[in-house]
Amino acid sequence: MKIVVGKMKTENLRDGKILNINKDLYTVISNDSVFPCKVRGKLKDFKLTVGDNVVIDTINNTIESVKQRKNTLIRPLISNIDKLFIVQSVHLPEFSNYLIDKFLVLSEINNIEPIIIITKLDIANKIEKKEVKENIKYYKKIGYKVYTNKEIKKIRKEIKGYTISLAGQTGAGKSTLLNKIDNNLKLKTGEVSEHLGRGKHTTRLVTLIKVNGGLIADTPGFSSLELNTSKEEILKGFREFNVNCKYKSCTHTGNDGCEVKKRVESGKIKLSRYNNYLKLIKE
Ligand SMILES: Nc1nc2c(ncn2[C@@H]2O[C@H](COP(=O)(O)OP(=O)(O)O)[C@@H](O)[C@H]2O)c(=O)[nH]1
Ligand SMILES: [Mg+2]
Ligand SMILES: [Zn+2]
Repeated sequence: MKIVVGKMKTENLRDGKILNINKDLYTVISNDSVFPCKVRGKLKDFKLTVGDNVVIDTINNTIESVKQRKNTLIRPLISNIDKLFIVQSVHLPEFSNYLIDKFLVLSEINNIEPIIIITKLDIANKIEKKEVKENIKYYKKIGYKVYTNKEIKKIRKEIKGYTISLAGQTGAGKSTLLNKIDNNLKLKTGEVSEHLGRGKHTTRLVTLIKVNGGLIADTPGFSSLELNTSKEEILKGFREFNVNCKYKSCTHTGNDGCEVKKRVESGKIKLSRYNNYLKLIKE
């Protein structure tokens, strides 16, 4: 997909990454410098996205070519994500392992490393705490990284050199988390504007920001995410279902003696995970 337009004096050309797009103005970061760029020629017909790795001409401030993408997420539109921080609160908004499982599927099918970050444990009641702790234990058991938003040092270590997107409901604590990671950011928090803006055409600009040697998109969304994908793809998000089932290409939904169903019954596979899987393949 590498598109190269025209011939350039190579000394002016530099690798960069699109941080944000505002109409026909593209902000590109290259070696810590930021260039406001326009797009030239043939590339104009190509829909560039935030996160695109591009080559820019630093004399004319133009984007000359775009590199092959690793992945592209939609709503918000963003490419080349290495890690997804799945931010899930315990209380207000209430805990949902369904949303977590959905984001795990999204991550696995797009070759993104998911990292689950739990917020608002401080305001959870006993019952909520118990449920969340069971979930954390299970997600860790099947090999995922889980942190609470108190574990800032550990979260900081996940950032350097990576392009990261946040996912989670409005109010989950995404912006608050970023502000904790980097005190200078001072992002707005506590907004419920999503409710007010619903139905209206509020343009939400996706922007990658420099944080701790990495780039992070404080995206307002993915919570209304729809997974238009096959059962096989959805199964990728349920790694512990990858067991020797006696049925070939089993979807683990109804067969007698299906190994996954057996494990659900014996409690080895968490029932909520199985139910979330059934719900996702139905959608
Ligand atoms: N008690 C408590 N409140 C939090 C925590 N994290 C975020 N909040 C609050 O939850 C509200 C929504 O947070 P915000 O970061 O704006 O959520 P976002 O929509 O995901 O960006 C704000 O009022 C925050 O102060 C937390 O860990 N504990
Ligand atoms: Mg926010
Ligand atoms: Zn099966």
